[in-house]
Amino acid sequence: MTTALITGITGQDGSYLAELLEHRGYTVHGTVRRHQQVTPTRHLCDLTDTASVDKVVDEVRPDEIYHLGAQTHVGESFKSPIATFDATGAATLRLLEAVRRIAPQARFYQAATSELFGISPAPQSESTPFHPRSPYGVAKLAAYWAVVNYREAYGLHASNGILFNHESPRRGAGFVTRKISLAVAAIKRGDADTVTLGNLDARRDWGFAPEYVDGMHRILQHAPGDYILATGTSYSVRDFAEHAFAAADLDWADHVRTAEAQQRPADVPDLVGDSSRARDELGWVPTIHTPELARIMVTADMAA
Ligand code: F7E
Repeated sequence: MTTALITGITGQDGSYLAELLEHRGYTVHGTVRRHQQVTPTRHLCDLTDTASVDKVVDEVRPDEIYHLGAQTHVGESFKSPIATFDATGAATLRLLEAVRRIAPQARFYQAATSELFGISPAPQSESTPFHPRSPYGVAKLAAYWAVVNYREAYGLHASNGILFNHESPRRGAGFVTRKISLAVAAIKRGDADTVTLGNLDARRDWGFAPEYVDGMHRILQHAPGDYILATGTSYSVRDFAEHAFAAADLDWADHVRTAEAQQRPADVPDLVGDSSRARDELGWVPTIHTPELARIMVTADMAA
C-alpha cells in the first residue's frame, strides 16, 4: 500500500487530493494545525518549526509527499510578508531537508503557482521568465528553486506543479471567485444587495480544483520535473462576476461596487497558462472552463 503525506490537507486542494488518493487505495496522512484535529492519520505539525516537520516525516515515512500547506492569500502577504516567507518559502526548505535526511526515496510535490510569473506577458509556459509581484510570489519562487536544487544536488524525486488559479465550492471565502459566488447567493436570498471588489481588469486562467489534484498525482507518477497545469483560457474578474451573476439570473452591474481598499500594492495583470507539456507527457487535459466553473460555484452556494 502506498502512503502519502499531504501538508495543508484541510484546504481546498488537500481535501480533494485526500479523497482522490484514498479512492486510489493510498493510506493518506495529513498535517493539521490544531490539537482537536489530531487522529491516527492527522498529525499536528507547524511548518515553521523544523523539529515538528522532521517529526511528521519520521512518523509517517511517506512514499509520496504533497506539500500544499502555505499562507496562500496574495493580498494578505503584503500585510505579513515575513510570516508569509516563513510559512510559504522556508517551510518548503524545511520539508526538503527532512526528506533528504529521513526519507530520501519519497517523491515530493511542491505546490508552485502562476504567481511566479507575475508581470511576464501571457501566455506563460515552463520557459517563461519569472517576475513575482507579491511577498507570496517571492516566497513561492524561493520554494520553486529549492525543489529544483534538491533534485539536482541530491537526486530527490522532487517536482513543481506550477498551477494556475483553480477554484471550487470549497475555495476559501477570501479569494475573488468564492467571494463573488457567496455574494451572489446572499443577494439572491435577499441578505445583501452589493459586493465590493478591487481590480476588475485582472485576468486569470481559472480551472476546476478536482481536475488539478488529479494533475498533481500524475506529476508524481512521472519522472521528476516542473509542469504547468492551466486551462489556456483567460477571463477578467469582471467576466467572472458577469457569469456568476448570470447563473442566478442577475445582472452583475446592478450589484458590483469597487473600492480602492480592495486593491493590492502591486497586482498580476494577465495569467494564461500553456499546459502543453502536462498534456503531452502526463495526458492531463482540463475540461471545465470559467463560465461553467462560475455556474458550479454559484449553484453550490445557492443550495447551501
Ligand atoms: O485574486 C483580484 C485580485 O485572491 C484574483 C491563490 O490561490 O491563485 C490565487 O491567487 C484576482 C487578483 O487569487 C478582489 O487583485 C479583485 O488580481 O482570487 P485571488 P490570486 O491572487 O490570483 C494563485 C494561483 C495562488 O497561488 C494563490 O495562492 O482578483 N480581485 N477584487 C480580488 N481578489 C480578492 N481576493 N478579493 C477581491 O475583492
